[in-house]
Amino acid sequence: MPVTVVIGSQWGDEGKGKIVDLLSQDVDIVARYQGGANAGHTICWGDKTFVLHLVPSGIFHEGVTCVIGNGVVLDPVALLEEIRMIRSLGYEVEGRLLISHNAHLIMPYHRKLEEARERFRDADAIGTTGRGIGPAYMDKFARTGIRVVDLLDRDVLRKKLKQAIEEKNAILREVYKAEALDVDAIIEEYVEFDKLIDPYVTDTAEYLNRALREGKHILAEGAQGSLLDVDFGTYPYVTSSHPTVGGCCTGLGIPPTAITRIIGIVKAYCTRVGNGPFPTEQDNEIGERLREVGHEYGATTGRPRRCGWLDLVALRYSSMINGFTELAITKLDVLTGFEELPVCTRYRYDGKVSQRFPSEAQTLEKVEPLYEVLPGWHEDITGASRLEDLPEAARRYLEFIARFTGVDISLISTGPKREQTIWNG
Ligand code: 2SA
Ligand code: MG
Repeated sequence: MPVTVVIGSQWGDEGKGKIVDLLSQDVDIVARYQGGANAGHTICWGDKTFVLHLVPSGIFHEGVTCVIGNGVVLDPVALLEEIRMIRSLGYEVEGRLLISHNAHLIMPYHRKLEEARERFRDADAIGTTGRGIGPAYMDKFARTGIRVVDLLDRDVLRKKLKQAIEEKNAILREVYKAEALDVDAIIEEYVEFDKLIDPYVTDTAEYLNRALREGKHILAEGAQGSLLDVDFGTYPYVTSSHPTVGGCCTGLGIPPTAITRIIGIVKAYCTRVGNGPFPTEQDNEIGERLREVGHEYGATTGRPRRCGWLDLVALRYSSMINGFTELAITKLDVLTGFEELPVCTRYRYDGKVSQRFPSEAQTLEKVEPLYEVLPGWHEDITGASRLEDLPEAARRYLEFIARFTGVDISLISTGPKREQTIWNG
């Protein structure tokens, strides 16, 4: 009855989509537990590339049931578009996709409010994806949210929507001097979603716990990354959910005792999209090279990602919060050709050297990263299928990560394709 959790250990875009797709071969259920259509999980087979934002990355495996848990904030427009895309590729979705009746909905006013708030913050903007994530979670915790279950009852939906939009319009107009939304147009659009969403909606916590009792294998797919966690990330430059392991329990309704494997996905270097501190950032030719070779552009917004060296202080922190039982290292091939590979092992702050990760932005902005410099390699590693195929320097790089974090590396990815994977043990 095991649950495996796949978690981004950095600031997202570690390659979770590829790893979830690979692991989906051996599981019954793949479930998303937090975030929403801000995620961009890229899957590649042959010469085809797909980006999923809401539907779990197991959808291309016929025998897998995909679950969108209660912890996700669901944009029905984005969901229906994604379902159409998956269908057009020849995959059936009905009967294979289940959506929690308790998941909160993202409404047009959430996107509007986010845009207005980001503008208001000006130079301190978070650099969000513009998908309405923050305002939707705000409504959830303010207990003014609208949930999937409300979509299924037109009278309830009309009443709740009217109240919500009138309140949001007052805020948009009075506080942000922004344009108000048309109450009736939104109500008319959203009442139509009931029939379209109905076939997918169920009590997913009940479903998942029954599956556990039946001995089924569940893969929980985290979105974003641990350093974007609203509690443990680089606040306030974070997303509004819990990508860390705790989010898996609250976002799916499964007990922590059911979790047996916690896989931390680690990109062999670091990237961050949006604003906020990034100690090892290389805002120079090195960063540009990593961006071009690693195709580091937002999978949802297309924004160029900021790039830098691997930060092991941050990774060890992330490992502490999540209790990773193993690591999967991705995009190792992107580092090929660098003469030397600095990895950050300590921070200097206020004259003191420390290995503590101060997650609050105002402190982290001031730390100076201290590096250990490892030798690089020049051999093409994109065809390596065994650890022995890797050059000695690449193996040393991996060993250094494992030793520093105290966590074994079970998988190494050397390219976007399924077959470009080394299974270690
Ligand atoms: P939001 O929209 O409220 O969640 O933004 C808050 C911060 O969280 C970051 N964030 C992300 N970081 C990396 N990848 C994400 N998904 C897309 C991708 C992003 C894209 O896979 O490339 O396309 O731009 C993601 N989603 C949220 C965001 O940048 C803010 O720093
Ligand atoms: Mg991504």
